[in-house]
Amino acid sequence: MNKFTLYSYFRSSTAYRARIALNIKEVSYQQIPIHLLEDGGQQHKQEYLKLNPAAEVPTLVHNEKVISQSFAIIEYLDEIIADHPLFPKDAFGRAKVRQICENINCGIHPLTNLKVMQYLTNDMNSTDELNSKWQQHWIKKGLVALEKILETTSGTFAYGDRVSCADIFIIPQIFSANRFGICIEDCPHLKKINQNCLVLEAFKNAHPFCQPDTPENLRTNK
Ligand SMILES: N[C@@H](CCC(=O)N[C@@H](CS)C(=O)NCC(=O)O)C(=O)O
Repeated sequence: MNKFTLYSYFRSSTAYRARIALNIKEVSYQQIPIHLLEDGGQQHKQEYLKLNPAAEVPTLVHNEKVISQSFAIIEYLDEIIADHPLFPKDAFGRAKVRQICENINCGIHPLTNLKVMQYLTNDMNSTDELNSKWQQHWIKKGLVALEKILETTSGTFAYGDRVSCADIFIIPQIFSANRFGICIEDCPHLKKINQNCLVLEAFKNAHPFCQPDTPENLRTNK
């Protein structure tokens, strides 16, 4: 029997990636919420650190096999479930999809992660205003680069006309960008990809506002 459990936080963009991939692969899974702010951050609890020593979500447990890092989780799912492949067949296509993912995974997300923002506030005496400037700077810079790449790779989706891993990274990043007040109106490719993905069930059901741990005031029916 296959049992999948995802340790997740509704608003985490990296957990959002994992949820989209699980949905595309049509895997039914249980979610265990890890609240990143309550109780000083449940990701820091001893019990959870045994699963994920980096104190981050997501963590996937598949029949007692524990995997963290969203990219590793997504590639694992893609390797064990052949249907709905998340990467193109050719080496160049796969490299381009990974290039897009890494632009987000390494070039945007870590610079704006909760622990970085908390360090800026608590140890570097930064203010909310400076923090917001910091987040906006790195997200905008990253999205401008991404838009340029997508000019040459996108069709209906980020890489041609099939959903790929690149879309799984892009949609949560756009959600975070919106959350921090960044609008993608000037990025026609990102805008198009966002519109085309958000109507798909796999993306709709993974949305932060319809998860088991979504607070009532943010909850929507997809
Ligand atoms: N590279 C990791 C990053 C995971 C990550 O940093 N997740 C964030 C939420 S989006 C987190 O758990 N942060 C906890 C913290 O900063 O304390 C991945 O892709 O899974």
